[in-house]
Amino acid sequence: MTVTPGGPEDPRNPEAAARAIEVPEPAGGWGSMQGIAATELSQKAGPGALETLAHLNKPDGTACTSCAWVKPPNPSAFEFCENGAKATLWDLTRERCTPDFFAQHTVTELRALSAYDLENEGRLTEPMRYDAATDRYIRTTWDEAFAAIGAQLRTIPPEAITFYASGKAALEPSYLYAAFARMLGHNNLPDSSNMCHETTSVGLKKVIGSPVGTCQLDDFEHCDAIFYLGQNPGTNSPRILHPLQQAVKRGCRIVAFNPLKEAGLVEFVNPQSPVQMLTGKATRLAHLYLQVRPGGDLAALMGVCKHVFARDTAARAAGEAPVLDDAFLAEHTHAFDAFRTKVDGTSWEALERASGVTRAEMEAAGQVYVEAKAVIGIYGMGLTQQVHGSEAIGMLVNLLLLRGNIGRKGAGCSPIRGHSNVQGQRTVGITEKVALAPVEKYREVLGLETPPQDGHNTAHFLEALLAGRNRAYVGLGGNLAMAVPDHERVHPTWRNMDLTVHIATRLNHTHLLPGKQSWILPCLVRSEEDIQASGNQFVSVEDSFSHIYSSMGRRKPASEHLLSETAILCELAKATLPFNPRWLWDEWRGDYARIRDLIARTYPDQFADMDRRMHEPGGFFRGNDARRRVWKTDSGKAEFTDPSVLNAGGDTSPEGALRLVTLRSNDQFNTTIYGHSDRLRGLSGERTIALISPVEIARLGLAEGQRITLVTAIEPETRRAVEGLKVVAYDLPAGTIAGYFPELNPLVPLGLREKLSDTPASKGVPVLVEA
Ligand SMILES: Nc1nc2c(c(=O)[nH]1)N[C@H]1C(S)=C(S)[C@@H](COP(=O)(O)OP(=O)(O)OC[C@H]3O[C@@H](n4cnc5c(=O)[nH]c(N)nc54)[C@H](O)[C@@H]3O)O[C@H]1N2
Ligand SMILES: Nc1nc2c(c(=O)[nH]1)N[C@H]1C(S)=C(S)[C@@H](COP(=O)(O)OP(=O)(O)OC[C@H]3O[C@@H](n4cnc5c(=O)[nH]c(N)nc54)[C@H](O)[C@@H]3O)O[C@H]1N2
Ligand SMILES: [Mo]
Repeated sequence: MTVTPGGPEDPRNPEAAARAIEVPEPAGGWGSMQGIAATELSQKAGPGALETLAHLNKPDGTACTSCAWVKPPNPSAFEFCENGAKATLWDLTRERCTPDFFAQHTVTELRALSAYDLENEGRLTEPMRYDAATDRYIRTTWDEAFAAIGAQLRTIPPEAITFYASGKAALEPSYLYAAFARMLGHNNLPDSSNMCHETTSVGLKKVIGSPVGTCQLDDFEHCDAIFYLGQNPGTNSPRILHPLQQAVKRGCRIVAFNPLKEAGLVEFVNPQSPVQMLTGKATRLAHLYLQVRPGGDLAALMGVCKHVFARDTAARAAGEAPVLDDAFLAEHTHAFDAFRTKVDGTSWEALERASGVTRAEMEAAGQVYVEAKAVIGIYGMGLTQQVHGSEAIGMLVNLLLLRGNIGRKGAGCSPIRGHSNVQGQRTVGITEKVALAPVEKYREVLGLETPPQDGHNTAHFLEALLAGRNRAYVGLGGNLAMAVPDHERVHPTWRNMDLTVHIATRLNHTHLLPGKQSWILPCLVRSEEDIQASGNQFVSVEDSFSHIYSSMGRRKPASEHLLSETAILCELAKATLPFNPRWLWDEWRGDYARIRDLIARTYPDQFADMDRRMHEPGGFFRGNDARRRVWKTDSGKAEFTDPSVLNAGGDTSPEGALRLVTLRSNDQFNTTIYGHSDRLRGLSGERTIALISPVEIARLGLAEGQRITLVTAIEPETRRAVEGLKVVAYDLPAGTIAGYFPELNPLVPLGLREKLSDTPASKGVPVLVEA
């Protein structure tokens, strides 16, 4: 499309912008409230579950297990969203997956069921042991399980043992899990973060010295613009829509970057607002929507910077106030000149080609930036799951730095984390990197010597697995075998392990790839009471804004046989490790305040007095150096990044290949599939689909509804294909194809990963279509 500045297609023209953001259905609104009451999920959970919903995310209530968005100090009457409700009702189902169910089916038979069918069996109720002779999981006792697992773990070399964590378990079990691994002698502590925001942990840290976001909730009350990249709030963190809506009402302008027109970003009906509910009147959210190609953010943001430089040059020439914050750049940043030279030397044509958006769009976005006093940059998987994701984050930071938009009111960089405690798990020691482990404090507090070798992240775990070097796997939640890339290569080798142990709430396909010995250890969910020697226990979690707050479950457990994650880990550690008078597993299990005391002593700067402070409304803030403009980077300043590529997916792609983006629907939580609708995208019915733009459908000679095969276009020595995908016409940029995670994971090569962090590049897989 050619855009005449100011003309009907110029995105600066409000009518053009409005036309550009028509979508099927607003996020929130009647759909979600009605949804909750009438759903099958709600029926299956029973009336008591609705009471749990009313306590979600309230001070001393239950922290929602869905996403990591903040729990505000002054919560609304219903401080949860459609998907938080789904996650909670899913946990509280009355369906039970009992030993009888396992007796009726071999593991081979169960493997043929869908993810939906497996989890739909309901909550796991008793510990189960795999019996290879009958290919069945059979009932066992906790005592037998702990003794056998402990005995086997002692015989396996520590470097061949991996402890995975999925991001939900609270700080108390997470702290013990990380310590347990090290007591055993390894740092093999991959985390779901390795497939998610590891790009942030490494890439953001590199440029601003902080591995987590710098914003706080009240910044949303003071920003004038929000650059919103590659995150789908309507589906994945709906509660963020409230502050976004408030911001827009104040006049804040949102500039969205996304290959898909995501309903949540376009408009929003506040389910808490009776007037909006009655009138169905939505707030338009995005002021501009840049439909970049996958990986195109890097170039688009560079174009935004180019416009900022142009405006600055013009302002200075006219004797007006400069646009750049010269004082901030001089005092707080490093390598600005190299970056500016790169931008000046990059043509608009090159930026248009790499980004998939027009110069006019980039300039319009740049103008929003220039006119805003305070800007927040928000991002999610669209940036992190790219081969050069760190550079894309670096480019967002470049833009923010130009006008000092980090470390002051209303401004900052705000990655939106996934699992409800994924950030916290990293904070309390779940990391494969020795440099990030509290080595000195472990020695002082636990008498623990941290093993000196770095351990496996998720990618390295898979490589060790493929090479036959990893012999035992313990999973603290999650469904790792399905969440990872390259299923066809990984799954057969998974079964070669000597030991697989799953601490889980529901049955999933990872459990159905048993090692020679395999155990399923069923645990409580966060909304259930956790009675130990000192009574019902609080746990604590950390949100995307680095606030730590308490959570307590109040529902009766799904089965009398369930143990908490903390109890399971204490018993397992006791059964595995030699006796040590400083390792007080029984005391820790009996009173989680004792574990918080360990956390506070291990991380005194951030967690002092946590047992009291976690009860403060909104939790306590553990601080953020970059927010105070203390830059813990190599240069001691905020770093400008001079990008090595213009598209974060890499500049080259095989001839004729399309870029595949793997997505979440509104009706799933990662590999947990609640149903087959994707309401906010106007899709429903099935998940084996390929979204392709009408232009591309025509170019490829396809027809809507036709079944196609997608084949990975790189690393051709291994054929990676997914068959039977239904072609669905969808508004996407040229050269882009989209479909669902985890169904399309067999197409993602293990080798295709982010350069600095090893995060799989799940949003930019070169694929070819076979009709
Ligand atoms: N209901 C629900 N909530 C969840 C989850 C869930 O599965 N279901 N998962 C949780 C977890 S673990 C996580 S990490 C978060 C994930 O939340 P998000 O970060 O929102 O992750 P995705 O849904 O994978 O996709 C992100 C968005 O990136 C866009 N995108 C893809 N490629 C690009 C690109 O190159 N550039 C740009 N700008 N955008 C791109 C996609 O169109 C999509 O809108 O959500 C958490 N919350
Ligand atoms: N292609 C592609 N692949 C991706 C992604 C993508 O966007 N595209 N996203 C990646 C991302 S961001 C992530 S975070 C990973 C997710 O990877 P994981 O975190 O490993 O996967 P989940 O689907 O969240 O795990 C679901 C399982 O966790 C268990 N579970 C649920 N609740 C609890 C609990 O409270 N305690 C315990 N112990 N167990 C529980 C249940 O058994 C359930 O079946 O996937 C990654 N993979
Ligand atoms: Mo995630």
